Amino acid sequence: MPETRHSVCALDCPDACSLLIDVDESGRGSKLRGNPEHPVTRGFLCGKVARYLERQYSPDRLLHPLRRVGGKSDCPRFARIGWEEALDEIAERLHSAAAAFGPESILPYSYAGTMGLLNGSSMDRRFFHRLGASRLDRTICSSAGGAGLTDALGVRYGVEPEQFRNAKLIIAWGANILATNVHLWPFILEARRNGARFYTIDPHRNRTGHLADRHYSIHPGSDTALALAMMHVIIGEGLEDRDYVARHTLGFDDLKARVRKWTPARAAELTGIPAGDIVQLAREYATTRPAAIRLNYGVQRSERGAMAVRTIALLPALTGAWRDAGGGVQLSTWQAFHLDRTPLERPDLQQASPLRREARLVNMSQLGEALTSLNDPPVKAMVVYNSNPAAIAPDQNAVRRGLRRSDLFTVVIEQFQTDTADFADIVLPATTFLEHTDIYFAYGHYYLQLARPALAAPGEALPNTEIFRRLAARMRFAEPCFRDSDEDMLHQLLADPAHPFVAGVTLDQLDSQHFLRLNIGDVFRPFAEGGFGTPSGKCEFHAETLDYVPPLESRHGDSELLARFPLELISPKNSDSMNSTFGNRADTDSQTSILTLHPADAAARGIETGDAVRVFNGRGECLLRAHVGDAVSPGVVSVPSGRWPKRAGDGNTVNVLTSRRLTDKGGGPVFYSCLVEVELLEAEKANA
Ligand SMILES: Nc1nc2c(c(=O)[nH]1)N[C@H]1C(S)=C(S)[C@@H](COP(=O)(O)OP(=O)(O)OC[C@H]3O[C@@H](n4cnc5c(=O)[nH]c(N)nc54)[C@H](O)[C@@H]3O)O[C@H]1N2
Ligand SMILES: Nc1nc2c(c(=O)[nH]1)N[C@H]1C(S)=C(S)[C@@H](COP(=O)(O)OP(=O)(O)OC[C@H]3O[C@@H](n4cnc5c(=O)[nH]c(N)nc54)[C@H](O)[C@@H]3O)O[C@H]1N2
Ligand code: SF4
Ligand SMILES: [Mo]
Repeated sequence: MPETRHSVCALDCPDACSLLIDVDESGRGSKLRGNPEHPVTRGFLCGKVARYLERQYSPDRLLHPLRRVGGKSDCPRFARIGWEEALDEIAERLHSAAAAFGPESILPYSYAGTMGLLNGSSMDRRFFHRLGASRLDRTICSSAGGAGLTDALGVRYGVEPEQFRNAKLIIAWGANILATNVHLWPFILEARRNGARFYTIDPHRNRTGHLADRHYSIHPGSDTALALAMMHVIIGEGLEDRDYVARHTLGFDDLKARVRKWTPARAAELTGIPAGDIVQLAREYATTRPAAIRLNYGVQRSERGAMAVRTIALLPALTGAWRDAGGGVQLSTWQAFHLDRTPLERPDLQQASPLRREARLVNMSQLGEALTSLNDPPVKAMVVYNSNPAAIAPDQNAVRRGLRRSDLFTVVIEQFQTDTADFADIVLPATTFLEHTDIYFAYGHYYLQLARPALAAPGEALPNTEIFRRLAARMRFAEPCFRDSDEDMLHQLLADPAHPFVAGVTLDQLDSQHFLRLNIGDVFRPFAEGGFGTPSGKCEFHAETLDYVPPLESRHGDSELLARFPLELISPKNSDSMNSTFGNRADTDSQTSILTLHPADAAARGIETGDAVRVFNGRGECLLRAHVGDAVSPGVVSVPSGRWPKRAGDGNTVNVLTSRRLTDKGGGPVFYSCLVEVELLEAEKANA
């Protein structure tokens, strides 16, 4: 009889599914499924994780420490070494980099390969803080949107997923729900069965858009103009909720004056959405209750992404949508998990480092620049874990130039031999979330979760926590916190949860119940009675700073650039991977190798579906297959992201095209403000 164990999906996904895994007598996992008892993730898994055991037991798992044989420009070759040897060499190289160039010449590089707090941000942070290493500004995903949401609401949480079932109008705004947030979908279906309308606002009509009652095809990076024009209509027609505005907002009169010039006609020109549709959408939004906006991170990967999120997030305060269960906006729920993480991360250890101060901050979205042109000191050693920058960071050619430096010592802690691992001097094998203990917040629901190891680790793979614990011992860090076990750290995190949302949460409870609802009441209406996280406690419009400027790389941007590269490229998530995490699977390639372009743009270039095309701009080029279709508007091309460069014929992915420029706020990458040109590949022309 197989035994059923509990786990939690650790991938960087808003849903944070509660999992059940059947384990046979030999300890082998035989079936992975959703836990039917979890109120949000309700017993089903997305397609990619339903097959996670393939990854778990893949013959390609990294099982032993490896040392590079040969140079960084050569074909990557590695030889197996022991843990002791690997740790000694790393400690020695980190010591010598710190001695010669100062500890800030060492750079950690990590993101959300696992969302577990222990393996994502505990012993690793302690280690780098004590070392005095550069701090990494973790901007690659959501920092622009986080800044925009904070400007609007003062906190980063919103409508709970369960309440979407009560909505009568649901707008997926830059949110590909079926691909990236599939556990919200049943709540949307329930709402629709009860008469709700479901609209999408997106430059790409993907599967979610195809299933919508209406799809608004918007030009990339122009959402702020749409939101301002909606405000123009709402206020112009007196559809705002006067009572809510009076009691819970600040600056309405200025806002009214500000949006007067934002006519639907003006927004139509910038967004590509007809003025009549904008008027209709604004009226419906203001007069339908409850009205929920699922805003996702797609809108904030453009040059003024923070402003876009901020402006959209102001809408429900104007219409009073926050009053209703199922009314408001949700971008993230993360900040409701009010557990203090400083005991895990111990930033105070920086004072015990040779620097005796806070170390410099390096923006992860400009890794290429950091590795090729940073001085005082240059980066001489890098430790990568929970991330695959050679595939996912913008300006891929610059990133690779940096990773190829023969004087850069690189450690990569990984489950698989990624493109990043190919540049490593030392590769260390990491466990998966099924093999280690961890605790999980979520960014798409309000349940705190704990998972214990369900399976034994293969070969010599170790959890990140243990790897940094052993490295700390090698570096002779004397502080007792470097000997804390994972269990100790869990106790430290849960020592005295003070905030009402988490008050009384204990490790025992988490161990026995697996998931715990935060103390937010049965029905969470976060701002029904105001209570915003702003200094005034009100939703502050600050109209004087609300404005829209088109991205430099867009159809209304730099005309010289546009003349050479006339197409706007977006590279959203593919539906069958998790960023590059499943990029080693052939079915990921079948999505990430395809460029969708509009029939008019295709005809002008003599391109047909199935043709090989060259996509290029001033930063690089990559070869893809064309798919001609009207899921995108003229002037827009779309390529799903997440490809492994080494699986592409030319070794390049869309990220050779994306720029190192940063967003208006939050220092985020501008993946979706990217001008390119597309042409039929010469060979295909010759064949024609
Ligand atoms: N299957 C799958 N699921 C995932 C991931 C994955 O890689 N694959 N990644 C996870 C991660 S890391 C994240 S951050 C989340 C992200 O989840 P989402 O934010 O939902 O995903 P994105 O694909 O980044 O963007 C969402 C949508 O925004 C659209 N979009 C692009 N530019 C614009 C614009 O200017 N305006 C508007 N209105 N829409 C725009 C895209 O076409 C896309 O349909 O998903 C998580 N879930
Ligand atoms: N063009 C384009 N580029 C993008 C995006 C886009 O939309 N378009 N999206 C961006 C976004 S939103 C994000 S979040 C980033 C994501 O970029 P990354 O954070 O780099 O995410 P992944 O590509 O999933 O790589 C995570 C790696 O962590 C490893 N890993 C998983 N668990 C563990 C563990 O416990 N220990 C260790 N040591 N390793 C582990 C996995 O094997 C995997 O290789 O990509 C960004 N890049
Ligand atoms: S990737 Fe997301 S939807 Fe899929 S199992 Fe993990 S948490 Fe659930
Ligand atoms: Mo992300």
